[in-house]
Amino acid sequence: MVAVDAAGNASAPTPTLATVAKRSTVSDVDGDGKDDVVTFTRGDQADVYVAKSTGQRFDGDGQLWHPSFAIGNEIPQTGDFNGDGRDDIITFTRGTKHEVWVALSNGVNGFLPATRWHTFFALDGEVPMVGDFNGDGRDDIVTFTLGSTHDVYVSLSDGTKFVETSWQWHSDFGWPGEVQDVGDFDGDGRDDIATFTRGSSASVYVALSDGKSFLGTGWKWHGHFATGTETPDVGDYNGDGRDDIATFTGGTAGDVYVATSTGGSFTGDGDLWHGSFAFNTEVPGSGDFNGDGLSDIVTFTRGSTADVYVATSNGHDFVPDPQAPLWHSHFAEGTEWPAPSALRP
Ligand SMILES: [Ca+2]
Ligand SMILES: [Ca+2]
Ligand SMILES: [Ca+2]
Ligand SMILES: [Ca+2]
Repeated sequence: MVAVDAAGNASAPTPTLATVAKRSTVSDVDGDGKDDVVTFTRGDQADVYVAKSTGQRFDGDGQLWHPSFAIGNEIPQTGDFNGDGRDDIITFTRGTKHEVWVALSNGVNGFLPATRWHTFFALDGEVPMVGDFNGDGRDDIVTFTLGSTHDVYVSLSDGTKFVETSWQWHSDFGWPGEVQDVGDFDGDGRDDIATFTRGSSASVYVALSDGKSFLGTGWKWHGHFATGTETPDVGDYNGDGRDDIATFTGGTAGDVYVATSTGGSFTGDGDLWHGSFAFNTEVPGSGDFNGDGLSDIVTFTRGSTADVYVATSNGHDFVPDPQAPLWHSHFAEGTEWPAPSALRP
């Protein structure tokens, strides 16, 4: 939509419209604009539970949305694969089976029966992820082979299945030991890929999607981010339509740093957005839990406490509600696999 004045001159689209065009949600199962939390028990039980966001907490205890999904050590995630605005669930079997299954959200209280969307994607040891790489509003899948090949394959969603097999989008991206992630870093509506070297080099490389491949090799967007064994993550933390990067130091410090995207690099070194979040073995993640267009952060303590804390973004800091930072007191027990989270295979 573009406003036109009486003389017929078109104005530039407003920033508000640009923000709407790129959804910042990643796990919004009921499509109300606020990211919800999903947890996969995996193992033999393979239950999937959901707690929906009210904007101030995650609501409901023991809300079973699927009784048999992501069995054993399969890799589950969330995404909107049919493009109806409600996030669905996906699981990658990997191994010698290398199948991909999807269960669509009914938007209210459950996921529909799972159907097989691909029969040959993400072999054993590969790292599969979700993103809308051609920008048509339906989430697609990507897999990083790592190993000695460093290949990246994509298969696009047609709303009922993932279509292509063995479509290589990059031949030299993602090395063993690095951490990969997906986001729209230049804000063109197509998701791109990033890899974090961590360790002492602590560099971040990006390759941008043109809708049929990822462009750029060795394009360093940051030279000092996510050192050692920190946990990096992606979200639009300042809400400008371009995805940014965060890193959680964990340990006893629990610091959270952010570098924001300029569209061609990540800017900011040592910008502390939170000073005590996601300690030790907690599992952090990013999503827009209050639906204001800015990505917030979440942490799952798991284990026997199974607490869930959220701190919302104000565009330059993550700020917990001083009265109620705890958004759920019984969600994702033990070693369950919560989403959205930075847990990786
Ligand atoms: Ca929601
Ligand atoms: Ca797509
Ligand atoms: Ca992009
Ligand atoms: Ca938010």
